[in-house]
Amino acid sequence: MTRVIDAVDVIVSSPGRNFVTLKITTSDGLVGWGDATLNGRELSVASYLRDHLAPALVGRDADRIEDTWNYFYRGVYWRRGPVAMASIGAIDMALWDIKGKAAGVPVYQLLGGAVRDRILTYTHATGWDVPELLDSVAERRVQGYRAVRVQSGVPGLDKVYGVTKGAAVYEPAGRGVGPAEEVWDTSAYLRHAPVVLEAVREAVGPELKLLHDVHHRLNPIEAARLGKALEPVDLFWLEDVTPAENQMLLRAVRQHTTIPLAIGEVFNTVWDAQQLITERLIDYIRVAVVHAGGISHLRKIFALAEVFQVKAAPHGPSDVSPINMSASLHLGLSTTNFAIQEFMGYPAQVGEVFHSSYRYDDGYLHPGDEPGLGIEFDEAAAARFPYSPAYLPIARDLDGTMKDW
Ligand code: GCO
Ligand code: MG
Repeated sequence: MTRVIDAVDVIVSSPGRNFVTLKITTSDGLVGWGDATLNGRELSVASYLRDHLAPALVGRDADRIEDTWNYFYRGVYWRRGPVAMASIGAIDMALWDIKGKAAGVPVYQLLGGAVRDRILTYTHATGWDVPELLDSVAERRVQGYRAVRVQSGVPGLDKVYGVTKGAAVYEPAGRGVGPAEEVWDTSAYLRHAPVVLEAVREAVGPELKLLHDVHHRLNPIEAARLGKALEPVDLFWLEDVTPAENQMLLRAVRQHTTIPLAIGEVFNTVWDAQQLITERLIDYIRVAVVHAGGISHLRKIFALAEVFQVKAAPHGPSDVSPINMSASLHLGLSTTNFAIQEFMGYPAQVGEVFHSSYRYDDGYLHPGDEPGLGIEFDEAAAARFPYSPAYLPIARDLDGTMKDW
């Protein structure tokens, strides 16, 4: 019997932050869920799905996941880019969810079964200054984390990526219409970051894995300098040292430092990542399930990476929903070269809308053993949290010139 796609619904909700959720219903009554969230551009993905892909999806065979992927990728002249790929990513996730539910097995079983018992995870520690940051790291250790990303303020700057002043939880997107502005000072950052990271390593000892995100702010020679300066800190990785466009320039960074590099959270396809992987200009590929075309396409990216001894370490901020997180964990359990999963955590209201079966224990995550992805989305609860616009900030240099945020 062919399992036909009967209905496609797109739900934009805001339980603490905005999410776009795709619901696919089949002729035999199965429901699959996909995450289509693109931070600050939510409605464009919702429209792409609702207005352009959904009409062509209704009536298709729900079991033909790979064919459907190609139908919306190769079958579309204007392809690639975050909006199109997040839409395909959501469809792909929802179809894997349906296939798992139809078979009565968790998706990781369909991907080849578990290659590990649990997935190492890292979370974020933030502090405006070193004492605050050390408190935050200590709190994460009490929660059991074995790997922590550390970000701090920079003297002379008011706002810095990854940190808030005071006790507020960091959330990059700010409510309101249009982006907030930040001022950035590369010299101050380059002077300050090594001092902070050395102080953290000194305080925590050798074992805790420490990570740091530069968030696309440096040019290659600045990145090389920072990498060299941080070698004694023994970072697990240094992330997004340069903007991702000029990939061959990463060769210069590699010539100067052996610091492990992680890149790729803004990539949408294997073709965005192929030079970095095949020239081995990175150690970790950071693509998110939703933003790079779903489980089917991430498997291909990770397979290419495996050949070149590059490890998978998907993006897991608060702006990918628990559906994406779950899909990432099913991949994590079944992918040999999967290294670590970022887990930033969610606002409390997220739990009212997304019921997830993945679990955290002692620094590790597991997707759980529910059929499919193991996430149920409560539409009635979601209706209580209507969308309201939110945008990522922008950054300017001290003289007012636009900078990569
Ligand atoms: C990370 C990321 C995020 C991004 C955010 C943008 O490594 O977790 O850099 O914090 O800034 O996902 O929407
Ligand atoms: Mg990042």
